[in-house]
Amino acid sequence: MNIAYISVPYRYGQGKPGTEQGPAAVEQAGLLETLAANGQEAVRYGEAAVLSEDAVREEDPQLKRLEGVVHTTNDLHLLVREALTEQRFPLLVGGDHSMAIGTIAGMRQVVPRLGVIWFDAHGDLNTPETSPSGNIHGMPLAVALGEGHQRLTEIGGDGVKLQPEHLVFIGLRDVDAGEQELIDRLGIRVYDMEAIRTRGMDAIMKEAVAYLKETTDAFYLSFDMDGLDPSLVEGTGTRVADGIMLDDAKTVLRHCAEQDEFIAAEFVEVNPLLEEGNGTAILANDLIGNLLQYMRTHRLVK
Ligand code: 5AB
Ligand code: MN
Ligand code: MN
Ligand code: MN
Repeated sequence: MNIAYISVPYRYGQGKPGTEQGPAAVEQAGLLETLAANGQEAVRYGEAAVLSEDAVREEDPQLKRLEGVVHTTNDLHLLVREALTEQRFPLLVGGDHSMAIGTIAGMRQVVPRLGVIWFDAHGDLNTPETSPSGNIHGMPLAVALGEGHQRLTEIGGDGVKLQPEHLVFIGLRDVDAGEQELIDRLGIRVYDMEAIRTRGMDAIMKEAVAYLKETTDAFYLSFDMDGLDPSLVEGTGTRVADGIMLDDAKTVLRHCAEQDEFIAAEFVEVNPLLEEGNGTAILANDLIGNLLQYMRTHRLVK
């Protein structure tokens, strides 16, 4: 398996400076060495283009910094598509979660029946109409399902949209009213903290993966650092109490890694400016190391 590490040094999907430094922080924590230690070339495959700060205006309060988000997600979707077409495994590091608009847009062009595991405290299912903040990092899944501003939904062309039954939430615990309405109406599968506590992550991931494999051709993991418990991630912008602990997070990674249908992963919302030191980036690098190691092990025993 050839990894294509792609960095997305940007922050326009949310308002706090710092996520644009996420990839550099994870690299500083040893990402290229982590790749090398797992049999990969210690190189960056690509970096998504990012507009300069003075080129981006806040403009529409319900779609803040739209131009900046369109620019980067459009570029990213081309990179992701190219990597997949070359049979590589895109490994993305961000950057705020609006980048997933580009990730999914690129993937769906290669894999029409795409599955998504969304590891997050949040639903990221807002539209400009329902968003309490106007921040586009709270909207990527709505966009992927075809809801939201056309400048965003048109990225990646017409083609197939993400299907609601091809999406699974892990760790959800902070959902806005409009998001809940969408989850209920579309029947989206949710594993919340209560489910994780009562059933255990192992059972949940077994079920989640089996569920996706039934109706998709391949799936990817979108890992928002704020899905983790706030005690573990000081350096992320929207922490929510009562989150996922380390062992359970590794269980998520292991179950993904064990599937041949697992074809990409992204780690987002690393913001080194929100903490002293580099703890959250170090954790992201450690988790990526775990993931790559599980993927290797799986490949060897097969
Ligand atoms: B994240 C909130 N739902 O829409 C909104 O970190 C938070 O990518 C969004 O999950 C959090 O502004 C976005 C209140
Ligand atoms: Mn998110
Ligand atoms: Mn989140
Ligand atoms: Mn710092």
